Amino acid sequence: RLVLRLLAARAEVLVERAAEVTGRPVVVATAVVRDGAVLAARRTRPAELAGRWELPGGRVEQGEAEPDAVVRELREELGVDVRVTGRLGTDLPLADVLLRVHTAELAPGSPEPEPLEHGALRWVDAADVPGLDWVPADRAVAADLVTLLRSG
Ligand code: 9L3
Ligand code: MG
Repeated sequence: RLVLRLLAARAEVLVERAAEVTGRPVVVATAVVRDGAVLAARRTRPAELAGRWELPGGRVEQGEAEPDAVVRELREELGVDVRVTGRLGTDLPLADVLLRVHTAELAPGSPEPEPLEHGALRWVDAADVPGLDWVPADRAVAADLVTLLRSG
């Protein structure tokens, strides 16, 4: 079992390297889950995405571990402290980046999320996930999101 776990960890590292080798920067998106709902954020830019909802996140910096990028981005965008709990769905190749979705929960004592860089925030439950006007990339993980919310 230990061997399997080590192999799984190794495989994860290789997948992350692969993204670097393909030359595409990784953008992390985050499903922050609480009480059976996920936190959706309304984008204000660029024009073609403005008004549509996303899982918050952003670019991973050079040499930065992805979970650290999740924590940093959510602190910057929402003013919260999160704990990363896992991954959701498969990597999504966008035009010039690779989008990877992580799952997280608010850390105990975290401030409530505030839309510091978004137009609005909303907790969305499983029933409302399919009907939300997601940005195209995030639409691809909607089914996985519903499964995640129903399983918790
Ligand atoms: N993006 C798509 N879905 C998301 C996030 C966080 C980001 N859930 C795309 C939009 C931009 C690029 O990734 O093309 C960089 O994101 P940001 O730095 O504008 O948030
Ligand atoms: Mg962002």
